[in-house]
Amino acid sequence: MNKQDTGDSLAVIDRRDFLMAAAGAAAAFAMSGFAGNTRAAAPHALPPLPYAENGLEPIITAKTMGFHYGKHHKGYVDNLNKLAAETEYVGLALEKIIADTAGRAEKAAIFNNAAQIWNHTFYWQSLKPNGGGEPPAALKQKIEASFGNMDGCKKELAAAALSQFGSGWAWLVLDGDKLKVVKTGNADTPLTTALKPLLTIDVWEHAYYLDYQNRRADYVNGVLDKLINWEFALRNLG
Ligand code: MN3
Repeated sequence: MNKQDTGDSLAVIDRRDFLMAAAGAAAAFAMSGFAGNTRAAAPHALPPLPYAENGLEPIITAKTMGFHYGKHHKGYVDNLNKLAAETEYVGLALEKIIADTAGRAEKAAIFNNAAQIWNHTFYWQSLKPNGGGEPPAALKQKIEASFGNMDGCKKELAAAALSQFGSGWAWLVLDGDKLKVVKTGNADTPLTTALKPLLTIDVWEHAYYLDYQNRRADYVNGVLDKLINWEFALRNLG
């Protein structure tokens, strides 16, 4: 449904979980008999979802998850593996590929797919079944210091998600010792900046259109009230 499936924006993943998932997938790949492939590096793998495809219902349906994770996220992985083959990017960690290709027009296709893999893995972890509600005390304190109160934080996240023109992402980030909200277009990600991503909301149409059509606000508010994973944001605070 997006014209430009290869060009999403970037988000933040739990690096440790992500690397563990990637290592597990690589091991499974090796055991399945592909170990003899003469191309040295294991390809990038689609990290497992942290919950079942219907785990976020009714806010995000299994049908949306099937396309978003099973087609779009997987598509970025398949595209990157094709694009990186026979280049200097074979075998490099996703974060290194993103850092090296960011802002370089001639590397846009590799950047877009690599960043979208990372953004989506981060997004799945930014949500959870029975999420929303009160953040853990340590995060709540930080939110209150930065936004006045919880409502102020949620309003800023919603405003960023709703005002992003076209495809992109809304982010809660750490900027020095303050939290703030930023938005990025297409595949762009705070990962390539000094900002530390804490959580993200995907506002590409493929994230909500099957469930909400043009009602992006209903999707965003549902995510903030019922799915957002504040514990994940706290872990990223470090
Ligand atoms: Mn998406």
